[in-house]
Amino acid sequence: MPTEIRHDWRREELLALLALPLPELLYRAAAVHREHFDPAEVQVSTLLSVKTGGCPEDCGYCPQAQRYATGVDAGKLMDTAQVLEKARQARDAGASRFCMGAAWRSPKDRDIPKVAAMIAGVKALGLETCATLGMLSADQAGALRDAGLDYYNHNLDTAPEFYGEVIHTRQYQDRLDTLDHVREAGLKTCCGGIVGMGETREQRAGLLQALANLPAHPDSVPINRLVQVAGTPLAGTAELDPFEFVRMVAVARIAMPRSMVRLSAGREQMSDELQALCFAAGANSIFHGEKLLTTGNPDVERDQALFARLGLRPMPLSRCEPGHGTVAATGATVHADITEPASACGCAA
Ligand code: SAM
Ligand code: DTB
Ligand code: SF4
Repeated sequence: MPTEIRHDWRREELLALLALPLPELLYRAAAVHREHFDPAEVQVSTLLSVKTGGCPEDCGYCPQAQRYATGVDAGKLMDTAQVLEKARQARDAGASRFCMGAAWRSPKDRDIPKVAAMIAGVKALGLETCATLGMLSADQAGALRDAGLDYYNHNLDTAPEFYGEVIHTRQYQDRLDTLDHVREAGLKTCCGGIVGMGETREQRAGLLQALANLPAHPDSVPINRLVQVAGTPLAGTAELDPFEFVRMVAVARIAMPRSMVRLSAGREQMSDELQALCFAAGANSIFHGEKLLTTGNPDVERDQALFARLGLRPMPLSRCEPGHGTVAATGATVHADITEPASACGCAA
């Protein structure tokens, strides 16, 4: 029987999953992964910071906050031509999605046409488009959709009760409101969080609960491991046990079976073995390319070698929606919304 898609997860259930013996947790997550995806396929996204640093917010983890001395200089919004050149390089290196990030609290209305031009250009290169620009109004979300935006990334970051220890300049509800605007505009949502910020396991369950009980599961769920940057308040936080990170990935997979679960920030500091465990636990998406926004990511050769050693392949763009396509292992054809007729989604499967 296929796993039920639920939006009523209780904290204790998620905590109980996080506490399972690791082999049992991996087994359960791997089973759910196979119901909806080919476990050998990993979706590949590339990130570009189109507007770096100088951010007025106070996110305690972030090297781009103006108020922390991190050595990140504030820059202007990049030229569209430069962005498109980077997008072309990412596509030629195998990326299927290009994500543009800006260190803004929220975009000004005058920024929207500039970002819209970038989105239209990236889309014309045959890439899926994603942007992460801070809080959005409903009108801004609609304008980005009209420009050809596929995904909007906006993270909940952590459990509601831990949030106030990390960020003071915007509220949890502001994030939920932006996610509503994004969803209501018909954009796909990319929403996850960060672990290793000193939160408890119960608070990690709280983040998973907040994500899985959103009105629709995020299409992509980035799980970031805190990249500690000198000068930020969270630099010096005790390192999270790597197995806790694996547990987080596994429970994200179980709670949000059809979502792409992305191994996001922190991969550069992970061993190949730890990444392999995360793929076994149901992670099926990564950021590829030598830089995230301002911090490092594994170099291209290391990722190519890792994929080859693990027998993984980049997920082709023809999987038109998360969870769509043929599951090679079982031969089953699945669609993200099983109430939707196969023909309605335009999926080749
Ligand atoms: N300014 C926009 C915003 O905050 O929504 C978009 C860019 S912001 C850098 C996107 C996300 O990156 C944050 O929500 C956070 O989850 C993640 N992030 C930022 N700095 C990080 C760090 N040092 N380690 C891990 N994740 C980080
Ligand atoms: C997400 O969840 N992680 C990415 C993306 N969304 C925009 C960003 C990670 C940033 C890591 C710190 C940096 O490179 O500045
Ligand atoms: Fe600004 Fe985004 Fe960094 Fe927060 S995470 S300081 S909003 S760039």
